[in-house]
Amino acid sequence: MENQDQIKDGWFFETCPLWPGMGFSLEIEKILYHKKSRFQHIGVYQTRHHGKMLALDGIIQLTESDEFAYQEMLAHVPLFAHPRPEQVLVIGGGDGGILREICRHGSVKTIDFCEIDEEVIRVSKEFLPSLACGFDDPRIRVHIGDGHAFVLEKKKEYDVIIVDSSDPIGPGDVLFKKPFYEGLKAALKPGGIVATQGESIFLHQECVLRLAKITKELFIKQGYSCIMIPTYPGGNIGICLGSLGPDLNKPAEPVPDQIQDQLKYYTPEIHAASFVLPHFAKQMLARL
Ligand code: SPD
Repeated sequence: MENQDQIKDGWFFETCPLWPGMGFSLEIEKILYHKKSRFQHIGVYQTRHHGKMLALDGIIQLTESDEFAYQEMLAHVPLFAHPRPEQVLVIGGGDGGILREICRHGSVKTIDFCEIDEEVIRVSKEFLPSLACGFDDPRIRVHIGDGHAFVLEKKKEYDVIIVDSSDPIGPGDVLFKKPFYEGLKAALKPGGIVATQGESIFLHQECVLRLAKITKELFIKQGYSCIMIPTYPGGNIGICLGSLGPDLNKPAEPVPDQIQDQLKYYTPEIHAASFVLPHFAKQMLARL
């Protein structure tokens, strides 16, 4: 999808067949980058009120004003639920925000990072340094390639795997299917945890149900954690989690002050509360 048409009279318009009949707009001051890579259209915009914004194929991936909510939760919920995460794998998230959050954990020794589109990394390093600073840590090993293929090569290597995908349309689609989750499970060490971008409980119920069913079949424990974030569709997004041992809905150990002091969204209370779902969602997932 070419997104030139989505900019009109100084406004960026996001629409997508995955949330039909609905649109979201941000006022923009300047197009900073606007080009197609081998895989997708990449756009970086200076918005008037929400800092810089990254869009892939016309879909908002982040704004500087609220990205912390998503990156902190997708990283810290699985990492704090695990008693001692040392080896971590991240699939997708070429902006570097998830890496930035993982690097706050002193127990983590290595971070394998696999991203299909090298251009997203390059553009983020140029325009989004507050996220791409995540790449500066020496524990990170960057692999450019297909995340699914990368996972299939790995057996019992990781304590935590985080999948920071775009939506199930375009290059991210394969990351929402059962064979990928089977690969994730095989790549985890005993007691490992997987956390994947889990879409909105309001807008993508078929997708949330499918991921919940897959994780229920494959993992010992399974959960869905909900995040408030104004610039994602419907103002919310979820994390789909599977565990080969640890409880998912609370930190395994007290959260160190030295990490808590750096965060803006995550707290142990938010961690637990994010698994408490509205009645319709609880009923929907209980029927599985
Ligand atoms: N509907 C947009 C979902 C985007 C999820 N990935 C964002 C990447 C930020 N690191």
